Amino acid sequence: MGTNDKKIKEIEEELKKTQYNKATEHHIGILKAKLARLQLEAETSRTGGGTGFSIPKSGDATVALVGFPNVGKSSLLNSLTGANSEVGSFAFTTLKAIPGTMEYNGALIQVIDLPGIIENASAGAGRGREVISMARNSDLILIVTDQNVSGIEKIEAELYRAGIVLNRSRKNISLKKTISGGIKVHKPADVSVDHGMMFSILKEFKIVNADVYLRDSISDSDLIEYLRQNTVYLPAVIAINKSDLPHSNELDRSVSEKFRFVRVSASTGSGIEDLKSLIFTSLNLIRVYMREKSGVVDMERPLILSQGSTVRDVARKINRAFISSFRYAIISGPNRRFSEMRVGLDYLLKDFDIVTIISRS
Ligand SMILES: Nc1nc2c(ncn2[C@@H]2O[C@H](COP(=O)(O)OP(=O)(O)OP(=O)(O)O)[C@@H](O)[C@H]2O)c(=O)[nH]1
Ligand SMILES: [Mg+2]
Repeated sequence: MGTNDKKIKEIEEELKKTQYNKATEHHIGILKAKLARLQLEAETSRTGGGTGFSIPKSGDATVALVGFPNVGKSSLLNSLTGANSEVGSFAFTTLKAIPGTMEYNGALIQVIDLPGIIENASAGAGRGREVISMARNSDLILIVTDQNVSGIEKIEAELYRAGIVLNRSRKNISLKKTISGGIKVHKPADVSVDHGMMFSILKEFKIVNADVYLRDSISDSDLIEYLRQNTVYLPAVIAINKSDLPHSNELDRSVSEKFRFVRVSASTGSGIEDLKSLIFTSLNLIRVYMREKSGVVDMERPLILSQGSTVRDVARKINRAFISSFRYAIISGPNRRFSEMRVGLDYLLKDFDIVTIISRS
């Protein structure tokens, strides 16, 4: 264990022991900042990547299966996609990333089976670092547990240590370092932040002169996640596998409030359709149908886009040349109030929209 790893452990222990209250909150903020800075240093000093872990992204979105060994991740991949990942009744059957493709609602969703993670995965235990880097590059994390539903917080903590934040969104923070003048905070009146805390955290990251712009109220964690730089915010859901076996445990309330989950059985197939549906909705994809020149709409093969996509994204996806010759688009669809609308490239699309692009000939 390097000196950094030792310090990281010490701070984690101290954080666990310290009760959160008004008197300790400042101290806790500083500890968290120290921890994040040490983790960042440890991160950059490591050389990463093993073999078998460079699966190129394919399809409309990518889902990573993350969980402890032997909970049935490979079995689930096989049920969801028809892939043939090896299944074994012992831990660490899967040693590399195995991709499969799940077709759902016209979308092709890449699902990646990964080796089981163990505690300290983020520090490199097992194939932890490779697993985490695959997870980081996915669009959705599917946490898999067995019927005993244990250890979800541990998995979440391992991912968090590696800068992967689940089911929470990025706050609007930006910061420009300056040469002098101290820390200046620029924010609307209704945005709140604890200035003392903020200065201490910034100091921990060796920032003493800067303009900080805030559009949202932020907590110590929000600021630390921003300063860590390697933070990604991803949606995550839980599959509780082996539901065919007797079980007595339920998810902790704090977990079930934060994550949507389904009970499934890769063995019997029960719940698999619900899981597919949960994956699809959690990816926040929309389906857009194109009307051809002939007037025919291809209802079989929608374009799959992420929520927040515009007409420009559609044009790009079909043919880049569409953008330079674009005149306008006509939108209709079941989620529209008017039967047809003429719109420009920046127009925001909804699920089930039908799009006709009119270009200069
Ligand atoms: N009863 C029951 N057993 C299951 C189910 N899914 C998987 N198993 C069994 O659980 C064991 C582990 O399954 P795997 O799919 O290899 O688990 P894994 O999570 O990929 O394991 P690692 O690759 O080692 O991390 C095997 O013996 C499976 O047959 C299920 O839904 N019900
Ligand atoms: Mg496996």
